[in-house]
Amino acid sequence: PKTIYLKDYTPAPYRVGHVNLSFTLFEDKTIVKSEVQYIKTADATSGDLVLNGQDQVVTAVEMDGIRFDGYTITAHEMTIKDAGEKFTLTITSEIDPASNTALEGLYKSQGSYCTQCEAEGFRRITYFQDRPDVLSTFSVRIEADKHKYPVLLSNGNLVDTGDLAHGRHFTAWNDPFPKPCYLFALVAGNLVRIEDSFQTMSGRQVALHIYVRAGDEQQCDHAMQSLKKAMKWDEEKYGREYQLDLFNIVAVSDFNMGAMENTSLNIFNTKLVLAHQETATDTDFDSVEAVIGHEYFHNWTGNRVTCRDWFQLSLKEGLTVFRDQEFSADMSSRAVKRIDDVDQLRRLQFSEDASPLAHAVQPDNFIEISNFYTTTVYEKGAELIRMQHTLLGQETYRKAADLYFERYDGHAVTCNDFVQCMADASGRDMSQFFLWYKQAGTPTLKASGQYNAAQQQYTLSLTQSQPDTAGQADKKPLHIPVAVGLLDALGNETHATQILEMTAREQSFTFDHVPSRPVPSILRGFSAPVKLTTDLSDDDLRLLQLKDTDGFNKWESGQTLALRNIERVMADATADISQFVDDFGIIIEQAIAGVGDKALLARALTLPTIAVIAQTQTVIDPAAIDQARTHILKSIKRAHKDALARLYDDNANTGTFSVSPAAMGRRALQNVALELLTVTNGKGCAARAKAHYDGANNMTDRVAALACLSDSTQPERELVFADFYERFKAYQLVVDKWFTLQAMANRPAIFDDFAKLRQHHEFNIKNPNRVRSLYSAFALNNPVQFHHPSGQGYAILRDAIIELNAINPQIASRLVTPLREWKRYTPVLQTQMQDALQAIMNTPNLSNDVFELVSKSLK
Ligand code: HT7
Ligand code: ZN
Repeated sequence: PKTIYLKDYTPAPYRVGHVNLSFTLFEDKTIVKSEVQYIKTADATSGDLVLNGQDQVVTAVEMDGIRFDGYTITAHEMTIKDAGEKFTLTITSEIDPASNTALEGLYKSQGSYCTQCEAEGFRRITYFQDRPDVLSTFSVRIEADKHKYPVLLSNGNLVDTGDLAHGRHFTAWNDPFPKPCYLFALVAGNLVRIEDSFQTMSGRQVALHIYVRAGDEQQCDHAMQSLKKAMKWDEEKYGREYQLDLFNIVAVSDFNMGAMENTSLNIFNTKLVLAHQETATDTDFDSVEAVIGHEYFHNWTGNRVTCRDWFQLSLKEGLTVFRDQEFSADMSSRAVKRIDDVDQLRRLQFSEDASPLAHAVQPDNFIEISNFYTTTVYEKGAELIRMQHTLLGQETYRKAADLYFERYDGHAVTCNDFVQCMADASGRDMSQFFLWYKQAGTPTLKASGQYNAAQQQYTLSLTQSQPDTAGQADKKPLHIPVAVGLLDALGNETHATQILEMTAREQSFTFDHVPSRPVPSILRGFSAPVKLTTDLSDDDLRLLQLKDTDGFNKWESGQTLALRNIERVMADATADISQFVDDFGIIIEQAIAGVGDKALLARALTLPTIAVIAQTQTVIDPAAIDQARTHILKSIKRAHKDALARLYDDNANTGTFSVSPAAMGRRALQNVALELLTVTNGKGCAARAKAHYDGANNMTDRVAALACLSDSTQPERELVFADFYERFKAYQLVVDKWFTLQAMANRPAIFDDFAKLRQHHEFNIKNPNRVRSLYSAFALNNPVQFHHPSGQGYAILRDAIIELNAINPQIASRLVTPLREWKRYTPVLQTQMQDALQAIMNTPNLSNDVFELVSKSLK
């Protein structure tokens, strides 16, 4: 496999004027005819036209309307030597969407045709310069059987439609805005449509359509409301208006990722469109809102301004994730949103950064670009935008964003171009900041404080360090915004949040007018993606946990205390944790008294997950972490059983369902109480969980009950799981949950259960959601059993990766993730994980996707 380097970037030798595409859909094949105007660019270093293309049979080629055979074809390219200054090339080829299990290019999902062209899927549709810096306008004609495929969609405006002989029909589309081919989309199917409209800030009316399979239309309201909120938010927060008269969303069941932002024709995984109280959890509702927002926001950050090359992926993804995070924060609780985002960053991105697959937000090489749709490019990328927002402040950040859109609308640009806009609008030198894009690895920040009573001064000393990562050593210090506030001994805030700008390896910051020894609240709002260690005592943290005005740090202090206690128990099973358990009681009492945001309290009453704790360990032993964590949970239950029961009762279901933040907060709090009350897995626990399930009027409560029962050996477990399946077997997305909840069971029977689930008639290895619901749920969310010392867990994953390699390489390579950090585990686990990776490596015909991740993991 060939490695591609950022340093080798050269502009495309030919630009494209206009693209005419025609699709004729038949059951056994699709005929694609592309008519493309090529114009040699002034700075072209070669006159050769090299087009990307694969998995298609070329049946005719014409140049300027005349049959042409002066081309050569290899497995992945068509080359025309010295093609000329300006000409139109027409290529007719045949593809077979029905046999496309990779779900890239044009494929079939449950009877409908759909496309996925990002990153390099367009080359599976026709021969083209498949690169994001080639922008052109597109006209598309689609022809198909009318009865089977009444809906025929593409990008832009519908310009023609009509009936044809033999029960066939066609539609024709025109997209007037130049776009790269990765934003091309086509859908053909028997779908129903939900309609609404949006009036833009300049008074234009935009028709909004969501297409789903018949029967799913009752589950689209939340997605539609989310879309309208997103359109309004982008106008208010970024001044960005939608440019076309139509915005379509189509939901499909087979999709490699969450959704795709194709211009005016977003294609979504059903999981991120359909939401109804009976079938979707509160987390699902929030994800739908966030991803509908995310894809809509791409209209400006990604589509109108796009990437020059795929090394710049974070230009659109980091920025768009930051935008969707802020959108969600504005729609509900900002602190809770930040907590959940940071929790995910620590669980997934910190783990990537600590593995052999660590890479920069702007990577400098790849074999397979699909492997770089990572949490580093997305979530760490979003943190980089957030830090720039923090450094510039909202007003200047907005000016910089305006400048970015003004300068680059209709262009394909780089991350450097974005940061330069931040620099130009603010007058700041952002060159050191740009190192965040180039250096991989999670920096460590050490903080220690000194109080000088005589001077009434407090000095905070900060030290940063950067870990070595694959191919990168001796890194330079970064420009880190550290948000700090000071509290006095009573918990009063004496110094409001200030942004300390760290640029050197070691730096001290002095606060004046500090009358008594303060407690610093450091890295408020998680102002930089670093691992922070402080010299704060347990008492300091307890004060912050109760009194900090920063919601994030209030939660964070409790989590740090929890981590310290978990580590104490890991070192000595009889360690004294009474203080921590007593303090937990205070938070429960606060929750009972109704002090504060319930969603925030629910997070405060949740211990860090095994995955988050693992990121703080030098050697990871999931079973030992689990033992210590469970010991603390059981101690909490023992000490506060009555209070927890009261909390549970006080937050009981009121009967009326709502997805308001308050209603979600109430459910979260009641379900946290349930989780703590059932942690001992005895008879009473099972009865309580079953009662919760039986009384539920929504999926959030049902799933919470099932999660509490999943590790249990009580008879209620089988009863409830069987009822759940029977009740919801018609809903694919709920059956996914049924698989997931069982795959996450931390109990000895898991390996027998897993074998049965794998053989279940509802399991389908070709459906990515089902694969994730079983394999990813097991490998990522069942750390104790996945890392079973017998190696059975690794063998399960190894076999799935090998099987999927031949079916869907993108999904296969995503499954490598849980093995990538193998060097950080205990010696026994390490050897077994390495063996699993080696066995995959020895498999013949490895896809580039799997080869890249496995070979790099083994290094
Ligand atoms: N921009 C989209 C990326 C995407 C994707 C990438 C590789 C393979 C399949 C894919 N489906 C969607 C999604 C997004 O970030 O908005
Ligand atoms: Zn995106």
